[in-house]
Amino acid sequence: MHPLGQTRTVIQPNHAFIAPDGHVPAALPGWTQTQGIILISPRMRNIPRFTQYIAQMENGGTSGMPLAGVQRFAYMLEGRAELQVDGETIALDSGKFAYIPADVAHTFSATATTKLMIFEKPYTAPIASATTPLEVVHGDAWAGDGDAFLGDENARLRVLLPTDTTYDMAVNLFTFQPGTALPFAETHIMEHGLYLLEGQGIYRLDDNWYPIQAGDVIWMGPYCPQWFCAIGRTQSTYIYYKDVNRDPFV
Ligand code: UGY
Ligand code: MN
Repeated sequence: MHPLGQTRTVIQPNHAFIAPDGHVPAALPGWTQTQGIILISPRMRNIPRFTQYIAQMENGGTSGMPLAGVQRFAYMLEGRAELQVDGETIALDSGKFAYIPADVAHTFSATATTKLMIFEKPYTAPIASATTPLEVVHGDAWAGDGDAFLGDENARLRVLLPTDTTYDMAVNLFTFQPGTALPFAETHIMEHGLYLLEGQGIYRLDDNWYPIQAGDVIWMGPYCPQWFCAIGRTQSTYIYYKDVNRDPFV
């Protein structure tokens, strides 16, 4: 707890650092027995082109559909749920994820007290006609060892969605051993929405430096200079969203 009237949360023109101390849950339209915390949305100075939110579901709670044309990625932070989609039932528990293309009917039904981290983005079709149809993707986000990031064995990336240009968003799991850093301060057109799942470190955003711990969320707008170093005694892992594969004029 902080002294009265203080928070670790900082909202800047092109980035935000969002700590759990300020979360305010509210009903999510279309969902039952669920409270949502909308962490990142276009309501932040009209810049983000995606949403990131936590859905806190009671046992028996059910999801509503995203708006028309909006795709959804869900990562199970804790709990248990069944996803009904395409006539299939997919069992999800902690560490599992599911991606559902826009306009594909589906329902998450919680079978325990459950927390989902969700990213949603209006789908943008590629300029050339799509070569492969978008498909439901699901699995264990932690499967395998990931790939060494730019040759660093201590920074490992698990890419959760297909990388072909039909898809216009990426979601990755990024694990850093203590003392490991991004090799340079990145500045790029792509946005990020990030949730630190475990560990701690320092995040540089624009000219600000934030101590970050598990449960914290970051929004990085386009061209926000960014850098991270993991500190402490245990590994740090974040899950993050990125918009990819589209012309900047679209
Ligand atoms: O994919 C990325 O741009 C990633 N390296 N950025 C980040 O971790 N802040
Ligand atoms: Mn980046």
